[in-house]
Amino acid sequence: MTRTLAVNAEPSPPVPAKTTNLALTIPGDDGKPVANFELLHEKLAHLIMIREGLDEFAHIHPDVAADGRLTTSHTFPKAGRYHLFVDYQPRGGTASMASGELMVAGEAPLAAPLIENIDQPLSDGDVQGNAKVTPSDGAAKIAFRLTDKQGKPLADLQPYLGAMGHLVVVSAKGMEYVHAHPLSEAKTAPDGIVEFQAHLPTSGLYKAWGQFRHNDRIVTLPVVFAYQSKP
Ligand SMILES: [Cu+2]
Repeated sequence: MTRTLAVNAEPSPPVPAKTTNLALTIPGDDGKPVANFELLHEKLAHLIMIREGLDEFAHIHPDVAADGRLTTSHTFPKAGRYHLFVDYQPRGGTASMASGELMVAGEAPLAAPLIENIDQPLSDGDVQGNAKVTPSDGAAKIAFRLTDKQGKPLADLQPYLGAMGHLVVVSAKGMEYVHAHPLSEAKTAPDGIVEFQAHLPTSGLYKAWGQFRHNDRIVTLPVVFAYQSKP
């Protein structure tokens, strides 16, 4: 189940281009904040923040205080409504999700319309790639093929969060967070190919952010794709 995050921001409301201090808590069954976390993908909590319109994305690992407060600071680039998602695992429990919202003050610029770019070259700095989505067993397989600028497969990707990459998938409609996981727990990808499986609830347009580590830098490759679930 998804729990509702209690979100505290300083300043409140946050303003664009200035540092915001965030403190988040996850209400537990007894009404008190969840305070004991297990490591999940090498971290106690993963905070994903996405602006409405899906044009801004941040993936942060907040500090976890003894009382369960998740704290971090972030500079929101634009005004508008942000959706916050926390991936975590309470001690003795299973992988869970908490979500919330935050309004950043000011006139929110309209995000560019989402246009499918699944067949187009992706790049972040000196890393290039492309992504392919194929339906498989009620889920979608999302495969990234990463290369250098010359198109040569990246043989030296580094492990990131316990696998060879991390994928966040959100539906364009309703901003539903989709559970996605790497298909392999291998700690190398000599051919530069990293595959994920995502449990897409319905047909529709999705945006995914593939994140990889190369030369100790986190590479983020966003892709937009339409998904047609098999009848
Ligand atoms: Cu994370």
